Amino acid sequence: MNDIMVGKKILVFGARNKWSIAWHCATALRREGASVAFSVYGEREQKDVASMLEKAEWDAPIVLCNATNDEEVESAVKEAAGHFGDELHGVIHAIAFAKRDELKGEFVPTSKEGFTLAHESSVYTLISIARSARPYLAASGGGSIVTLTYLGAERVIPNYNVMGVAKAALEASVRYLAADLGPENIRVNAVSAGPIKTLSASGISGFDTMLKAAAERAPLRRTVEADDVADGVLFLLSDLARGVTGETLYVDGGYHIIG
Ligand code: IMJ
Repeated sequence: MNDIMVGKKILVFGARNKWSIAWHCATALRREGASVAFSVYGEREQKDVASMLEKAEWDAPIVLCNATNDEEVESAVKEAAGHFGDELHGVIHAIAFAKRDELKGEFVPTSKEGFTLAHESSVYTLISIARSARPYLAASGGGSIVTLTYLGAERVIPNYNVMGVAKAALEASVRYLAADLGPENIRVNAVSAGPIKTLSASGISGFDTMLKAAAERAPLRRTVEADDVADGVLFLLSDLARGVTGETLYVDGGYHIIG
């Protein structure tokens, strides 16, 4: 541990289980000396994250929040910041959702409802969280917001469909938020992770074949783990990235550069 996050107070959205990228980010933050608070979707997630914390002998606050509801976001951020003396240095947004049946086959059948759901849960939540966190980040002299994205935002990846369109909107939102919040020394960036086996990838048809193909093509000749992604997120949250905003950082073993 290099203590690069000592004294930093970070709120993490999107932890569900021990495979969650959000959980790996939180663990990396703890390793580097940060204080972490968790915002989780529902009571099931609250129970699961609470038992993960207990197992890790880690005492960290958990707040409940369905991030598609502005009022819930507002009060969750307020409650979490309250644990940290009304200061926040960073926020991780690791939230995405689309209808399972729209993450297979053609994109053409995407429904208006499914399109709206994917954008509301995977894109709008970042905007809402940034708005609510803004005063607490500004109060500590600035801060860093990091979200998770995927190559499907810019290339057609089989089955990714409406999530790809939502991730494109997410990456554009990162740039617009970065432009607005930059004058307050609040940075906004995304990490584009290579494919990883998490709950969000379970049941996706052909995923194992895809992982194998990605490992063969990537310059590093391997797929990435959640820990690799977590360290990229940590960099963007840290002062080492003080000059970086509006950016997408690829943690994918170099896969995206290959033609
Ligand atoms: C997800 C679907 C299709 C292809 C996919 C993925 N590939 C990868 C993912 C190639 C890497 C995982 N990923 C990057 C995601 O953003 C996943 C989002 C997601 C997953 C589910 C599954 C369960 C469900 N809804 C979901 N919504 C979003 O019901």
